[in-house]
Amino acid sequence: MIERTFMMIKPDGVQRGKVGEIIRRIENKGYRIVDIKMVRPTEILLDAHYAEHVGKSFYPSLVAYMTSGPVIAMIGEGTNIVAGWRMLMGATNPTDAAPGTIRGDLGREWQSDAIMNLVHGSDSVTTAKREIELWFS
Ligand code: RTP
Ligand code: MG
Repeated sequence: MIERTFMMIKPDGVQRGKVGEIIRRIENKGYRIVDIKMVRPTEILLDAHYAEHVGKSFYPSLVAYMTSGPVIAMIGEGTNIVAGWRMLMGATNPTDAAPGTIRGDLGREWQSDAIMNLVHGSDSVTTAKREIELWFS
């Protein structure tokens, strides 16, 4: 099934100079980048993007992390890309992420209540539609 998903390189990925390495992995997998832009996320955008996390104990730290610098927002396309991109990303916490994944290979220790983990990917086809509309409308 050819799908689309929303992919993001988070502020730590941009600040640490990992944009090229992350895009190389996306392209090597055979996924197509159909749109891409650099964005400085606002708190309003993040409240919508992270609606399921608003009010959680780590949420203020997550907003501080995500507003600390620009991000790279992308629409990706490919066969089973929603699940496949999450496999490329690895587990949420880089400490637990397998070698060979972006978070497992490039993640490092951090000092924040929010887990700093370089990348984001939609967790379902439905979420992907919502996130693409939110970031690219
Ligand atoms: P994402 O949505 O960013 O692709 O990552 P995910 O599904 O693996 O993680 P999710 O549970 O949706 O959480 C969103 C982001 O919030 C930060 N986080 N911190 N301190 C914590 O326990 C915690 N839990 C989540 C991470 O930056 C995570 O990617
Ligand atoms: Mg998530």
